[in-house]
Amino acid sequence: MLSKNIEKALNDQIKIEAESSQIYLAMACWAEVKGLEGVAGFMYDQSNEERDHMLKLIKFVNERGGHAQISELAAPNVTFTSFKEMFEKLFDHEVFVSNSINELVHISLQEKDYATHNFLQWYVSEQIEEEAMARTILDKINLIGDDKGGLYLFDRDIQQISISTASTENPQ
Ligand code: OFO
Repeated sequence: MLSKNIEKALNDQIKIEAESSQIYLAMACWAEVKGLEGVAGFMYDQSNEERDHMLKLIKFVNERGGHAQISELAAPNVTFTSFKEMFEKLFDHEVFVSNSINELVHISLQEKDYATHNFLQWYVSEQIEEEAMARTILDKINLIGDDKGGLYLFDRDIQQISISTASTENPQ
């Protein structure tokens, strides 16, 4: 059984995962209208993953005697000045989510809720991977700079990052 405090903290995280999905969906749309199909596909996949993270939390809350709350979401940013800026925002957002997960882990320990603590370990590992992936992408973008040919290759190659991430993902 979840304490009210943990239930509230998990519900806050449900909202964050839902907002993450919307943020990445907006990035996918922006990339798509700019003609970068690879980047758009990658961001659509990221958006789907965040929705899976939200659903996994929802199931956990409901199965543990709580009630998952579906709430109003903040509107995401829909335009960016460059791809670099877009991926910097993605990286910053992942760091924000990691901090939020860490805080949840902290609360679960304070409350001696070891079931929730155990459940959250999947999110801890996921955030390590996602931060690392965002950092790798930013490194590549910094290497490309303003080179249009580099951007073309990056757009083609990012689909490989999407495919390999999808094949190692197991959000269930
Ligand atoms: Fe929900 O995985 Fe990152 O943000």
